[in-house]
Amino acid sequence: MKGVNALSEEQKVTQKYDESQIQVLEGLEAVRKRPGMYIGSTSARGLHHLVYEIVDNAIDEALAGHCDTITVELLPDGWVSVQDNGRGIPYGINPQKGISTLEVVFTVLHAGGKFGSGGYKISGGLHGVGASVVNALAQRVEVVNCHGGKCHTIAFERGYTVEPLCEQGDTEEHGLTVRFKADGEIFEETEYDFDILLTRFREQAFLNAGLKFIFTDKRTPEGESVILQYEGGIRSYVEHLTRQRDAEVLHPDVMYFAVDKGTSTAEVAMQYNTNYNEVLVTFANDINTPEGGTHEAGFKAALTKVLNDYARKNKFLKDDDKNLTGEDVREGLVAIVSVKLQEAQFEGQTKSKLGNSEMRAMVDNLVSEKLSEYLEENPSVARAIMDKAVTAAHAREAARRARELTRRKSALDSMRLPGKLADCQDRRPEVTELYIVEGDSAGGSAKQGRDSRFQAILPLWGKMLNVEKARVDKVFGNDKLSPVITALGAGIGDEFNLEKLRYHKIVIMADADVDGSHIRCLMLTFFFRYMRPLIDNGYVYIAQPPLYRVHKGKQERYAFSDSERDVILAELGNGALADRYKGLGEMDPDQLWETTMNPDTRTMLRVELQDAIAADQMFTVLMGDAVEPRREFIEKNARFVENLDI
Ligand code: 1YM
Repeated sequence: MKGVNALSEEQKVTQKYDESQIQVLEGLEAVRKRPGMYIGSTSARGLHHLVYEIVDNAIDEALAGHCDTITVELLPDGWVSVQDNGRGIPYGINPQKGISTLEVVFTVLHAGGKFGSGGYKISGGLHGVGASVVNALAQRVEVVNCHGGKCHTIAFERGYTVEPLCEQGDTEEHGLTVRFKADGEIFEETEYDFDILLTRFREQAFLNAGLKFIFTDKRTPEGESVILQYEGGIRSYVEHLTRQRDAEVLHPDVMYFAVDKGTSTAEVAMQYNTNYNEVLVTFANDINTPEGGTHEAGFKAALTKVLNDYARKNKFLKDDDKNLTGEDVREGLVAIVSVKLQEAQFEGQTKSKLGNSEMRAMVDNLVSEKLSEYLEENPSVARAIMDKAVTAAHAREAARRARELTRRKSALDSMRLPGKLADCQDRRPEVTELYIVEGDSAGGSAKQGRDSRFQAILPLWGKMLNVEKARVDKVFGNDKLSPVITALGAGIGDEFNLEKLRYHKIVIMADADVDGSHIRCLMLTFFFRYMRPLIDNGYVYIAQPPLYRVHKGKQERYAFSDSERDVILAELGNGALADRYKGLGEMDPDQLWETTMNPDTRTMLRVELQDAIAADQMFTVLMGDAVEPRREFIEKNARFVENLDI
């Protein structure tokens, strides 16, 4: 294996580096020194990014109209292969660099836009610096390029060309194949997750109607193979999201509006269902924009205005009724907004908010015009949507009254904390922890076992509300949830205020069995839907109580998995016994402290939100009504439960 440092003097001589190539290599060295700057991180996330970078180049080629099929294969030993049937890359000598253009693409770090022209030059991540970044961070890259009637190969290791461009002969084929293996010296994790990649390719297939992805897991003989191709584009995306929620639709056909202004396009697909939550997913140049931006603002403004105008004109709202709010008109809505434009500007904390102001008017005009037309032409659909929005408005009013009542009641109670809460002495949220504990007996052990200086305990008991199936007015004032809301002290929903939060570690502690996992899911669903900043800021944790106590004579050890139990049993030798804990309540206070609550010895899982769309779907699947997708999800993910990561 030849690493950058291991590159021999002899090779350096035979490669005849001139000044421009030295600059080139310095560029790629910079990528290896600070990979995070180029791909975000060197965790599993960064690893998957490498694949997106190469696939995005193939998607660009499809957007330019030259490619219709992208084939991705996960191969044994950490290799990935990405192939497109586009033009392939020109291989003639690049006059500036004195080497083949193909080699330039993989070895020169391009700041900003991709060179060449045409199309939108836009898709994902790094705006075209992709190939060279992947090359810098790969142990080896092998390229087969079929362009203009000839096939060539070239290979690189950690950014260096190790097998020069070599003509393989004539061909009628065209397109590029890139095979690479991520560098284990750079990445903490080098195993790809099929489902993460599948979700990404499916999203890209929806966003680029007709484009075909063939995705195969060739790492094991029984690996999956999936073909993704949607002639309906974002219409199919909406149908997919609706189907996943097993939601009952208010109108059979997805509404679809589109405008093409030459240098920019906007598309909207939307459909209402009987659920209460809203799913609005927006994209600019095929990049997801979870922070929203001008295109999203234009969509929301137009939707609210058109539906209010229609409601007034057709007497769904009376003269003295208040206007429907944005939340009212988006209840039960699944919608995708996708715009494509030149020189997209991304702003916001995570650079995922579209800033180009012209897109606001473009989407607003599109939806204002086409949606009003649609409602005029489809009065029965219009009526169903109106009924839904007006009911939502009433529920919102009811929720407001319930909230005020709770507020007044708690003011009367002089903001008394819940009776079951055993609070801690310290008042500084940065150092304090709230354990939400399932069951009174476990709560008792936790109260006795804790360090009361900084650990507070809130026992919960009885059946918890599933907020996924309830409208807001039922959530406020719910007797199981309100102790949690009051104990945390930061409010809920739109009024949630992180600054008032009383603890910065919120630990869900439940049994390691099915019931416990149900409670964990219910709590997480509640936090996700009503206290999302808790999760976004990484304040939510899941306690990890041991599964077994292994003992022999006076020796006592704890095991957190079956395999650990077996190791300990073997270590303690003959006569050692393991007995499985049935629940937290079985542990005495000292054991609970030592295994699960002592910051020096415990392990906890921090709940991270990697991908809001996926998390949203996961909660719907796990906590919603549909049984079949839930069974599938659990079967698929059961092997991951030891490491919950939303
Ligand atoms: C498996 C990944 O990268 N395909 C790909 C890349 C390029 C072209 C075609 C391409 C682009 C242009 C002209 C152009 C790239 N070319 C360049 C460069 N698939 C994959 N397919 N001819 C071919 O943009 O004008 C960079 S990427 F630099 F040659 F233009």
